[in-house]
Amino acid sequence: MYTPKPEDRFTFGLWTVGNRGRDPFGLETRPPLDPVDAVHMLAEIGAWGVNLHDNDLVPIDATPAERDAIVARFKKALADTGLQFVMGTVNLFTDPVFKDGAFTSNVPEIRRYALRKTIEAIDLCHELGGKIFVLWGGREGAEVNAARNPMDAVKRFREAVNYLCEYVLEQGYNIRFALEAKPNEPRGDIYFPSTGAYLALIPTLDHPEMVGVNPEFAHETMAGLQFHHIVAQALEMGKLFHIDLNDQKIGRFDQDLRFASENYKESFFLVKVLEDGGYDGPRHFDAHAYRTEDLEGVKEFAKGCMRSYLILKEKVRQFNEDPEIQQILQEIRANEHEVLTYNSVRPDELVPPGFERTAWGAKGYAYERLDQLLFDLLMGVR
Ligand code: GCO
Ligand code: MN
Ligand code: MN
Repeated sequence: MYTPKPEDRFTFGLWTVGNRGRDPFGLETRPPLDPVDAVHMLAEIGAWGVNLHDNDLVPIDATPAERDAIVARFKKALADTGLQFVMGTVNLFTDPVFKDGAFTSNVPEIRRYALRKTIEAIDLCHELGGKIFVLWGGREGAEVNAARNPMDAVKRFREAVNYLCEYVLEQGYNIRFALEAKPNEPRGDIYFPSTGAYLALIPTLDHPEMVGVNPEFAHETMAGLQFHHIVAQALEMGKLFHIDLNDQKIGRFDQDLRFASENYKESFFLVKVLEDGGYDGPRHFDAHAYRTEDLEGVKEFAKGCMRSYLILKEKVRQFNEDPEIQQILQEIRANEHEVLTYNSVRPDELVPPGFERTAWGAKGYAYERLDQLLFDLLMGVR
């Protein structure tokens, strides 16, 4: 029952299972994981797909011939295992050239180089069969705010996304973009700090239909926001093109913990939004194993992400079928939705005859009972 199947659409980035446990204070605790070995491992544990940054596979200084050989070897691993390639992205943060931003850099040549690098990463994504391209502007931010007008940052970022959309259209690629927000880290502050900022940017683009969002559990939680609310908004707006699942304690550095390892209840509501809301995109785990783990531990971590998702999916089913919970929801009319338009109900018809303002104010909503029932259900005593 909790064994992952291809239709669950679970994916991992090469950088997630390949994470070597380095942190700002300590060295790597794990050896490098060859991308081909990562593909075999992911297929073995039941993942559906794999994602990558350009430089997770092809070193930044590879020659064209080296690049082609590396890509061919990777494609063979995909073909041998049946693992899907799902999402591509670009590393615009590791190389020192991007230390003060890529698309938002003050230096025009660096902005051009960032676009060129991204275009090559888009070509790679297309070549591998990927249809989603994530843009995470890790270095698009500031510590010294005197150095850049933040309005220029917005304009430059918009121009870059417009440019990339034109490229995809001209090539005839079947690729859509998903913008990923983060409040800080590695920059002191990052522009477009939350998914809501990107949802507001998208309608100002030249090709808004090609661009959606890639919200990440850890990033919104770092900012003290409730993740599943923003995911619900993106889904409702038709803009949830991709999602980064992991976990995080509030107010900390980006922890990228195993999915559902910290916030059981919020993870439940997230899975509920995705499953009840009909999200049919990939479930990508952008997380990594604790620094204490060896390769066996990395496997446990990856299996755990998928298993926890499936357990919570089963809890969602139980919640939706629980007679007592559903009875309360019916009594509070939680699932009723009347489409109210100005023409269908005129202002003087809004309040129906017999509406009891004081009675509604005095009525108990049974939310204590409802929330306790959810706790019992999640803890397995129901
Ligand atoms: C992070 C980000 C990245 C991005 C990835 C995709 O905080 O490191 O979440 O993992 O998701 O770079 O572009
Ligand atoms: Mn991410
Ligand atoms: Mn992250």
